[in-house]
Amino acid sequence: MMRWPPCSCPLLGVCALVSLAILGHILLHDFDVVPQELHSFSQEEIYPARQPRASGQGPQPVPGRHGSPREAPTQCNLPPDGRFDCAPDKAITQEQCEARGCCYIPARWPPGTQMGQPWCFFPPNYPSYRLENLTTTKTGYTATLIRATPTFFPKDIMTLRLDVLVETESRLHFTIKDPTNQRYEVPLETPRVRSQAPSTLYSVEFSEEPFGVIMRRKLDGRVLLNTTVAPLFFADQFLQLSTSLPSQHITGLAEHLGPLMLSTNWTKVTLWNRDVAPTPDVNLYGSHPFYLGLEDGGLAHGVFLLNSNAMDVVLQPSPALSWRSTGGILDVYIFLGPEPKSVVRQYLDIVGYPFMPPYWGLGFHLCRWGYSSTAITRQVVENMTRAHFPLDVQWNDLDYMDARRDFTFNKDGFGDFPAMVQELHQSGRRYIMIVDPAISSTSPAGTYRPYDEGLRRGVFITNETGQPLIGQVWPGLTAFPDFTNPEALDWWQDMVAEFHAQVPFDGMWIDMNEPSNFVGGSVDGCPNSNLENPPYVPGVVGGTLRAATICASSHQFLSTHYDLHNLYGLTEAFASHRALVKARGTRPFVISRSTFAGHGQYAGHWTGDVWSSWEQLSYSVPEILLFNLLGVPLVGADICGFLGNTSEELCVRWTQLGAFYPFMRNHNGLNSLPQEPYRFSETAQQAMRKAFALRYMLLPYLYTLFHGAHVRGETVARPLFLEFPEDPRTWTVDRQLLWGEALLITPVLKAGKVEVTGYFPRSTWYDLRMVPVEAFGSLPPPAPLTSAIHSEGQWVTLSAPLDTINLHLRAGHIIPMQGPGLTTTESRKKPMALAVALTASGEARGELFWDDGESLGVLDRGAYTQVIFLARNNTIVNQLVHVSSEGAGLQLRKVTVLGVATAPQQVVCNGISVSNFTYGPDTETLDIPVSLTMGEQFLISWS
Ligand code: MIG
Repeated sequence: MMRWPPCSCPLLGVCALVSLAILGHILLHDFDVVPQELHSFSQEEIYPARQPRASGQGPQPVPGRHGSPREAPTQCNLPPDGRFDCAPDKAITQEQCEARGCCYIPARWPPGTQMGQPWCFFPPNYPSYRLENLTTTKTGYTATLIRATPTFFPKDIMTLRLDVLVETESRLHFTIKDPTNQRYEVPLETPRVRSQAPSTLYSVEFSEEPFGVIMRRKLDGRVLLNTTVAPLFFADQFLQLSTSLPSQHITGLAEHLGPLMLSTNWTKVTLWNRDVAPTPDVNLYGSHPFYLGLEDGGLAHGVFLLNSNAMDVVLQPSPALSWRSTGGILDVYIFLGPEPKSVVRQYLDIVGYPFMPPYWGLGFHLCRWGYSSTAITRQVVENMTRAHFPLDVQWNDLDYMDARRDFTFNKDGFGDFPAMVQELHQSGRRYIMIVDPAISSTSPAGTYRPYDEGLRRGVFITNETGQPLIGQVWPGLTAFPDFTNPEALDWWQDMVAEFHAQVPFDGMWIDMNEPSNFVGGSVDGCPNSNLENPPYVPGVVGGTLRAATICASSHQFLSTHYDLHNLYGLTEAFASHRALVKARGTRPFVISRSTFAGHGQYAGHWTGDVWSSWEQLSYSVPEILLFNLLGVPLVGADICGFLGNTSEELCVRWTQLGAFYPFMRNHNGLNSLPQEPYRFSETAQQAMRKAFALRYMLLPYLYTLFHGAHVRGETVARPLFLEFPEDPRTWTVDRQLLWGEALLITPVLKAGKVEVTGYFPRSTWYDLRMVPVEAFGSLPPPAPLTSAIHSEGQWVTLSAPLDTINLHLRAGHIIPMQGPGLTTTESRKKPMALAVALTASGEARGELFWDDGESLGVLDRGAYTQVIFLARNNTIVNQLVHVSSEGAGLQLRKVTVLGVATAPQQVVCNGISVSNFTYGPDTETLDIPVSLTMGEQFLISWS
C-alpha cells in the first residue's frame, strides 16, 4: 500500500508541499512517522512564474529571513495584479514601507478607481508563520504555527494552533486560534463532527514555510484555495488570510448595491452593519462573510469565514481575495459543491436552513411612513379593496407609537388601534407594525415598562462605567437591549407578549437594528481605547466604527460590541422570532433590516432605504438573488422605492418585478408622494392588477419553493447560473431571475421601454400566457405567442408593453397554480390548475407542498400534503408523498399541457374519457378541464 498519494502538484512542478490527500486513517496514522520526508520550500519556488530569476546583472544573494538565499533586486519584481498590500492600515512613505521589509513601487491607478495595485507590498519571503508538529487526530489534523518575526501590527500572537477538521466529503473546516488565551468566537451553533469523512472531492496540503493551506478539486486538480499567496497575520486586532481564487467569478460577502458578481479588479467589500441608504461601494445593513466562486466548466466552491468582527475583504485581479478582520479567530469552512446549488446547501448546513414563512406572508404587503391614524390606515385598506387590488398584510410605521416609543400606541390617531387590527383579521388580512430596538430612556419612572423592566433586569448594553449606554434614536434618548443576554430575550418576549395582548399583531418589522444611532457612539461619546480606534479600521462609511452606531467598546453579555456589532440584527431577529412563537403560537413572521450569516433561519429582509429610481429598481434584482444565495430567501425591496418620488411608469414596472420578489411590499418614505397602487391612472392600475394576479396565482408554487428552502436548503428566487452553471453566459445575468427551476422572469428595468432583452439558456421556454387561466382571460394572447422559445442559449428580445412582465416556463417542469384572490385567505380556497411544460421527449416534473399555512410543527405532526407530478409518454400522474386533511381536498380543475406536438384524438382521466378538452395547434397547447382532488391519485393521458 502506498504511503503517499502520487505527488502530482501540477501548479508547482515539484511536490513542494506536504501532500496530505485525505485517504483515511492509515495514511493519517502514518503521517507522523515520516517527518523527515517533509520539505519546506520558500515562496519563490512555489511561484516561480511570478518570481523571475535572472534580471540583468546577476542576482545578489542576501541572507533571507529564514536562512535561505534571497535575491534583493528581484524580490519586488512581482506582477502588479499579484501584489498584496503591505500598508493596509494607512498610507505610508517609501521609507516607512521599506522599514516594514516591504517593496515600494508607486503606480498610477486608473482615474475614478478607489483602489488599485498597492504601492507598498510584501516581497515573497516576507515573514509569515511556520507550520510545526503536524499530527493527525480523529477528525483531521492539528499543528502549531509559529511566527519568528513580529509584524507591523501591535500584539502579534506568535504561536497559534491550527485544527483541521475533515468534516464531510464536501466540507473542510479549519480554525486558527490562540492556544493560550481564549479569544472571542462567533456564538453560532455549528454542526459538531465526530469523525472524519474521507473526501472524494478534494485533497488538502499544507505548506510548512510560509504556512499555508492548499486545497484542490480532485476531479481536475484545480487549486481552489491557496493561502500561501500572502503572509498570514494574526495580531490581536488584525487578522489577515489571503487566498488565490480559481476564477474572477465570485459572489456573496455582504449586502451591497451593485452587480451580483463582485469585481476582482481591486475592490474592497466592507462588513460592518450600517444604517445608510444603499449606495455603491459602501458597507450596508448586512454582513455575510461567505463567497461562492464559479470555476471554469461550471463547478463551484464556497468559503465561509465565521467571524463577526469589522472586516474588509479585498479582491484583486490575480485573482485573489484577502480577508482582513479586526478580531476574533480564523474559523474557515470550505465547501466543494461541486455544483453551485450544492455549495449553497453546504453553506446552509453550517448557518441554518431558512424558516418556513406563513402562507399569508407571501401575499402583498402595504406600508408607508406617514399613515398617521387608524382612520387613514383603514382608508388605505378600503381603497385597495375598492380598486380590486389584493392586500394580505397592512403595516404601520412609527406613526402608531406614542412618542415613538416601542410597545406603546398613541391615543389620538391610534386610540382604536386594537379594533383596527381585529377588523383586518375579520377581513382575512394580517397586520404588522414596526419595532425599533432602542428603548426610550427618559420617560418618568413607573410610566414606561419596557425601560423600567429592562433596567431592573439588566438587559441593556453598558458603557465603561457599567451604566446603560445612552444614544439617540426616534424617541429621543435611548438604551440598547443586548440580545446576546438570555435575560434580554425573556424581557423582549415579555414586552412582545404584553403588547400583543393589547394589539393582536401578526408579525414584526424590525428596523434600525445595525444598531442605528443618531449620535456617534453615545451621547457621552466613547472612551479612547484600542477598541474604539483599532490599528486597522476597515473601510467603513464615516471612517470610524462608532459612526451612526454605538461605541465599539460598550459591553454586551457575550463580549464587547466591537465583536458583536454585526450580530445585532441577527440576535434581535432571533429574539423576535422566539417572542412571536410565544405570543402567537403560530409561525413567526419577522422582517429585519440588519442581517448576518444565518439570518434566514429566523427572519426575512427588506433592502432598506432605496430611492425611487430606475437604477435602484435594476439593482434590486441582484440584491434579491444575493440574499437567496445567502439563505435569506424571504427578501424584497420597497416596491416603487422609498426615498424620493416615484413616477407612474416606474411604479408599474416596480410592481411587476415586485410581484416576483419573494417578499412583496410597497413601502414609502414620509415625505414622498403617495404610491399605493390605486393612486395611478386606470391604465397603470390595470397593468399592476395583472402583476398582482400573476403572483397570487403562482403562490402555491412559491410556497412549495419555500418548503424546499426550509427542508433542503434550496433557493427560492435564483440566479440563472444556479440552474445553468455550465453555460458561462449565465454567470453574470443579474437582470433576470428564476423562481425555482421552472419560472424565468424577465422584467423591464428601464424607462420608456416596451421591449426587453433577456438571456434564455438552452432549453424550450413557454410563455406563461400560453396557459389560459382565468386571470389571463381578459387578455388577448399577444401575436408572437404561437410558439415557444427554443433556445440554444441566446439573448432574446421580447415584447413588453407596459402591462406585461415576461414569464417563461422551462420545459420539463410542472407548476401548481391557484385562482387569484384579494387575500390569501380567499385564494387558498380557490381551485387549482397545473401548467405542464413538456420537453421535446415529452417529460416534466413538479411538486406541491401544502399545509394550513401557519401552524408550527406541521412537518413533525405530518399535517401537510405533498404531491409530485410527473408527465411522460402522454400521461400525467401524481405521486402522493404525504397526504393529510390539510391539502388533500384541494380541487384540481384544469391541466394545461404545453408542447403537445400532435393533436390528441382523445383524453382520458382516471379511465373516463374527457370530452371537453381543447387543443391549440398554433400554440401546441392541450387544455384539459378536470375535476380532481390533490390528495387522490390521478392519471391523465392523451393519444
Ligand atoms: O430613520 O421608521 O428603513 O423603512 O420607514 C428612518 C421610519 C427609520 C428606516 C427604514 C424605513 C422606515 C423608516 N426608518
